[in-house]
Amino acid sequence: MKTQNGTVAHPQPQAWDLPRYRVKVDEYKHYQRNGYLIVRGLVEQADVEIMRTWGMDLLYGRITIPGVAQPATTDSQELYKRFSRIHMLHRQFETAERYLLYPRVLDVLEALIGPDVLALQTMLFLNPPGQGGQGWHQDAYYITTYPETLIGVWIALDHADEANGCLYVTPGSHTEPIYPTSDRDHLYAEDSFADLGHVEQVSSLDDEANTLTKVAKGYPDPTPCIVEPGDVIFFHSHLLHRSYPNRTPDRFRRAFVSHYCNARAWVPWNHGKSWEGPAANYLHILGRGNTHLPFAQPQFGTPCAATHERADNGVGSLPMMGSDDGDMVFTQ
Ligand SMILES: O=C(O)CCC(=O)C(=O)O
Repeated sequence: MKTQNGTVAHPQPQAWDLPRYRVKVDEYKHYQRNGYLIVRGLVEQADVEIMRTWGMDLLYGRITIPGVAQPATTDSQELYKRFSRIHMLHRQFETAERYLLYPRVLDVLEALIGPDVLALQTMLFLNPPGQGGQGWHQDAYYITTYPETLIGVWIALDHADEANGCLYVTPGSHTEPIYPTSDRDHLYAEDSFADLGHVEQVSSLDDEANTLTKVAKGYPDPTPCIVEPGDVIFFHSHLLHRSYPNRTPDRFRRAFVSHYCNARAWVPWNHGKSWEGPAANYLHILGRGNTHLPFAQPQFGTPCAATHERADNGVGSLPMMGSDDGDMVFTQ
């Protein structure tokens, strides 16, 4: 097992012994109808504090990020420009792995995309004053899973509102297909559609250049997700969503964002890096449930389904449809 990178020791998350979060049917239906769900106070305040401190230690260079030069200044305004987000920290830092596999987040994911949950990706957003913002996009454009089961999880570390760059969602837009761009290889079943046009410059903050804006405009005004620290936004990977730069002079807009899929899906994705064989599943961590596909162990040993003894290879003994004794029954 590796140890925490850098020079500052961080306490462990608080939520490991909390009772399981059970999703209400109305919450499930809200997610299915609207493409997103906000679960208030899902993450403990003590855990929010750990993540905030860790994020500031990264920004101020008190913890070294492998491959990233240490800051040459102590001036806050200059440090704010260092980065507004960092990707895939769970492969470098125990803290990020712990929050990727946060039990109460996995509890909700089991209900929304599970029961078998594969943890794929992490992003720490700091969005200091004047920084951040991402134009309209759909996450499954970037992270491919087949069948497509991707979901985003946005843990608020600060109060977020329109001024400091909260997430905006377009309820109902998760029913849209993934819009391809002309510079990318075949995505999903795009050739099966009669009228699925290409879009350009997805994620650009320039709404003229980013032609996914036209699709978003076909919906009522987007909903700003006003959240408090510890609130968690679950959002479907086809949902059109965006954020604006932080316009406040003195507030951060920090969030820890992770992506997951059903662990029975193929994942030909490794954050732009290569992998061996037909898919990269063996590089991603089994958070909950089981799978017949390969998966990774957490590098820092965070307890999750991957670290538990599992009774079978994930195939199990599923009853056959229409059969009492295991023989297939045919009807005419
Ligand atoms: O939080 C943000 O500013 C954007 C997050 C986002 O769009 C995403 O994680 O897909």
